Amino acid sequence: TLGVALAAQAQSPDLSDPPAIDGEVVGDHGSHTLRMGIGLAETSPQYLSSQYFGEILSQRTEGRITVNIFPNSQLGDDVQMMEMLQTGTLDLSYPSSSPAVTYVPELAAFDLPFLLPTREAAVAVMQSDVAQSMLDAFDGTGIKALTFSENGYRQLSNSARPVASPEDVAGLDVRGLTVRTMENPVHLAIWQTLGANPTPMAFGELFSAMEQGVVDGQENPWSTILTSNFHEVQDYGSETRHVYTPFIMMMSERTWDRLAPEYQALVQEAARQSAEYEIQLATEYDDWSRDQLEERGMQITRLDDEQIAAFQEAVQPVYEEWAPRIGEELIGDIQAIVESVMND
Ligand code: TF8
Repeated sequence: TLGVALAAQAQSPDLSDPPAIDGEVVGDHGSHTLRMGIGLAETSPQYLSSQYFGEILSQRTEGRITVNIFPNSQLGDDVQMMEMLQTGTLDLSYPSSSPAVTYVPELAAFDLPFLLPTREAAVAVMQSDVAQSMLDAFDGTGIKALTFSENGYRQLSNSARPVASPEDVAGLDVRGLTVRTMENPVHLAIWQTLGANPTPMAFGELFSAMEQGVVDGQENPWSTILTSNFHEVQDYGSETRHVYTPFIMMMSERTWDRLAPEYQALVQEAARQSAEYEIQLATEYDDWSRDQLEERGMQITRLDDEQIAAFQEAVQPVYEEWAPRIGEELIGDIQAIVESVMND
């Protein structure tokens, strides 16, 4: 709608247009109207790339496959929407990898703090065979995992005080921050180790929890903080970049099994193309969103290498506890990919 387009325009950088849709039209194998539930707003890279995903399917099937997107967690939160994929009451969703560890525990590697030092390394890992094996591990869960893309580097925001160190999180002469986390044991461990009071909570409940002071803070990429208007209830931001979270585009296995092989191949190709576009948008949005938040009054604390190192050191116990539980070999494989990228 025009309103959404104008809102998107007002809230988004001069975004790159999606790549032209080429490729031949896929033969007629029936018609499908697919429902896709996502967590974020119409101005987010998640929504804009989902729209592109739907446009590819529609164009390459002359409208025989269409995708209706339901944003803003209106159909439920990540956990609920994954359950809806399993029962077949929803065709597509786009959750973070973190709540999906209940289906594929190895995904918790992505929750290890400071594992992926640069976006280039993160993208290389998401496009690796190691990552593909995690997507394949969904087989049999009722969920067909199609591709990774970028939720992004997570930053701490809060309503109580500027945070530049772990001591600021724990509070020496004041109480530790109550920080909402995703429903994921490694994220709980990170904020417990930093001396916060971590509170796992669905994303859809977060804005009102912050508005009512039930939680002091939360952590998400700048673009989510901006497009979800968290700056209206959070005065302070800290550029911690403590975790890089992927999104996973998922289809209900029941939906997947109803599609002809030619349509399945197209869905997989469209997912990959839209994920590339999503990563490009997320990249363009990242620093721009931080600057927008600053313009709208959020006090942003940028951390220098020494201050980041203090956070890395403070959360080292999380590695010690979780690396063996996730799998030392898997983490070693990921670190080898990171090193190969960093040494290029
Ligand atoms: C979180 C996540 C969410 C995304 C979104 C709902 O903090 O980062 O923002 O998974 O799809 O819950």
